[in-house]
Amino acid sequence: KSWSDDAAVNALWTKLCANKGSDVSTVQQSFVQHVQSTLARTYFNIDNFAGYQAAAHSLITHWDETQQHHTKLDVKRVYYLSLEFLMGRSLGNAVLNMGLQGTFSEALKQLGFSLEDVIDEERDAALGNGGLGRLAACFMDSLATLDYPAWGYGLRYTYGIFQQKILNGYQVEVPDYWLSFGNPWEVERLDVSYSVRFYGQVAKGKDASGKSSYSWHGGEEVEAVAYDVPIPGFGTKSTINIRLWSSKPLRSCYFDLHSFNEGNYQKSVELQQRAEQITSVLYPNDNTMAGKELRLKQQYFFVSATLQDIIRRFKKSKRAWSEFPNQVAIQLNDTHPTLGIPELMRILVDLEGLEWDESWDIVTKVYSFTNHTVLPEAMEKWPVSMISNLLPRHMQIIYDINLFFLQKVEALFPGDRARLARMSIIEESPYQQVRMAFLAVIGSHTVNGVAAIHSNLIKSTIFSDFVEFYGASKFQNKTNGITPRRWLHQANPKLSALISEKLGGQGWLTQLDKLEGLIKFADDENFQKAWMDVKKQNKIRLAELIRDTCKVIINPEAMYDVQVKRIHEYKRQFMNILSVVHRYLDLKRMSPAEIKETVPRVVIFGGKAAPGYYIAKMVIKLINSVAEVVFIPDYNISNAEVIIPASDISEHISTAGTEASGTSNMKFVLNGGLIIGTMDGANIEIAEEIGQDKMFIFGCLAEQVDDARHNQKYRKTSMNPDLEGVLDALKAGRFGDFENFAPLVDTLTIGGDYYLISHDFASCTYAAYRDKKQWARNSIISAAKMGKFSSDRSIRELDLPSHDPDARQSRPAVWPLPVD
Ligand code: F55
Repeated sequence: KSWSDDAAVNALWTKLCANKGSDVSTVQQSFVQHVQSTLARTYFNIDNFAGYQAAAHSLITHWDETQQHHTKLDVKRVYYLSLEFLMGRSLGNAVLNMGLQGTFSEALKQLGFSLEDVIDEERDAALGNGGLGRLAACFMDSLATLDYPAWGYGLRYTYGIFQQKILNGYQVEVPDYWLSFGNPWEVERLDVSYSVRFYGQVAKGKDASGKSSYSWHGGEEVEAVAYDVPIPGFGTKSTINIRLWSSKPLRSCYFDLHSFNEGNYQKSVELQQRAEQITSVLYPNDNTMAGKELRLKQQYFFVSATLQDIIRRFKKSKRAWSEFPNQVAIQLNDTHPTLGIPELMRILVDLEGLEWDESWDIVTKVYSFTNHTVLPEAMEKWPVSMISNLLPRHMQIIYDINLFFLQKVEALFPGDRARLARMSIIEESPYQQVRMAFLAVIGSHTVNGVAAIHSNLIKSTIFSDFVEFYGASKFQNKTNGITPRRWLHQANPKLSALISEKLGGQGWLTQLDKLEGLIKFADDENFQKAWMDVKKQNKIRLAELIRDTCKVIINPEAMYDVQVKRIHEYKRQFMNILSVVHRYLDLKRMSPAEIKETVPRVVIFGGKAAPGYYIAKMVIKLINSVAEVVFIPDYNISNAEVIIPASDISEHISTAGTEASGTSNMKFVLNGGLIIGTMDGANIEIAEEIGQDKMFIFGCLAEQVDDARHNQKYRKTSMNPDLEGVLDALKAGRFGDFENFAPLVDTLTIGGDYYLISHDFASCTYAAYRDKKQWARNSIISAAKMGKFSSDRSIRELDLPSHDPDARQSRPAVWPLPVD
């Protein structure tokens, strides 16, 4: 029965739904109700974890108003497609974004809980590897905060990024079964599910008009079931949604009855396991491609379910297909969802009966593509044989897209066969492979890089032929950003409070440029003291975490020098640890008087290596073999929120031209840390904003890398003597058996030192910390000039369809659920 049919029913619903107070007692009522009915517990039997669950449930009681609002407005939606969302914890963030911090902490306190303890019970949602996945999470926060009619789409992996343990100095991976105690932030939508096909055959036929038609059938089918995760904006009523797909067997074949009846129980559940395997685990590689068929299955499963959902929503408005690009914009987060391009072609041509050209016009108006890397080993290429087997119709469509594209190239550059080979979606040797980045470029209206240097590099290297063909305007820069709500307000509450006090309000949290208002206090000694005092307290908070996790006591008076990020050769943690050894050897040679003059320094590392990345794992072992440094195991979003606000200085030292942007660099500076960095990624733009004099910049420039590599490779330059001294110490066994590190050291010698560690070693080691006043001043001015690096700015620049600003009504106390 439709609720609006009956006035009495209508009135009762209105009355009951209106009960959305945000006062302490309403929160408590909702909390207790969830303890009793959702958790079925009594107050004699409720621990902090149950307190966390009840608090989360009280926050997501009803939240459909944002979606109803967008439906009513009939707006164009933006869809952010990402195989990764590295969200971290939600409770603290939700309470802050909804402006309920005071209410919740008081409500819980009166009930005998502390909000901090309850927040601490939550496990990270770690459905991502690193920067790319975290960027997706920051973008969702900004999209919600800026009232975009946006949806995130992703996969609900049963196992997120592995947990890292350190045993005897080595990384050991432990599965991250994050759903083991349930997830109060997701709403299972059994009513939203689609079937997805793999393998099978393509039949060619003729339609009524005699035109060739193709149909894909057979093979195996699985079901995609939706799970919705609410994303509340900061200081707005808007709550958007990330829809994560989980794979299940088709309802009709949950269970192979025939095998069961024959007594083969094992076989009867095989189908189910095969289906569930698809979304079982996140591939743990960052910046390298795995190449496994299951990963390709994940990608197609993802885009198939997502497009079916987008199209179902579009069809509700009964518009013509030509209107699709006016209603739908799809942003591809890297090449991982690129199969969405041939899949939309298949739907339009094979299922909807549109002409090829009309379909292609729609597709290229809908998609845009973000590139995150130029590293060759990270470029996705799939064997033609694998795609032909798994997705036979898509392979035909990709060939057709390629043919029509290359015909246009041929028309513009007649007879230039080398160019055709270079630009083809199909790489011919050593065996046929599909170059996903080319497919993404050809099927999108816009391509963007993630920092100025990177966006220029993709134009002059991997996509240079495409710039010549399409013109430069298709290739744009959208420098990455970070959300200041999580990375300052939530992670560093003391600094946030100090800033708000000085600026007279929290306006800076949505207009980060306002931080510039701090500059006039940069020389004020009292403010400097308050600023450095917050840093000190954050250093003590980190010292406690390190005491608890590493059983190491560190001195908060020392300079904290931090490098936390995925372990990768191009990020050069190896160079950093070699420079630590160098300083250690120096100390050993110094007189007591000289030692007194040096600044005590605690060097802190954190980061995961891809499980199959042999050299990266060896770097971890080396770090752990050098005493006097700390390796924090299992670097993740939640400990990043403690580590970043506590750093005095942090390392962003990739070989120039390799780190597309980096985003932790932004987080550190925003929290008053200074940075040591190469002229790479967003470091360059940070230097532009805050001034080169406030950063410790060193190393080879991107345009010098080719020459430096050449000279290195042909031994025209000899190894840096300090570095040689360090390697001698390693070889002498001063940090354990040299055999443990021999292949790693070989990368510098017989390996040709591809990442130019020797070249950059001389200048990478020292940073002054003596003049405390100067340091405080630089720290304040740097943070104050970080306005550009808010993800709100990135989102605005992305030029996505936005909607009316009237939506910024004050938020109801509870989130509305998206019925859609
Ligand atoms: C994950 C899977 C594959 Cl197959 C390839 C790459 C990745 C991945 O995690 N990439 C990644 O994190 N890239 C980073 O993206 C950040 C956001 O744009 C950049 O800041 C960073 O420079 C880049 O390395």
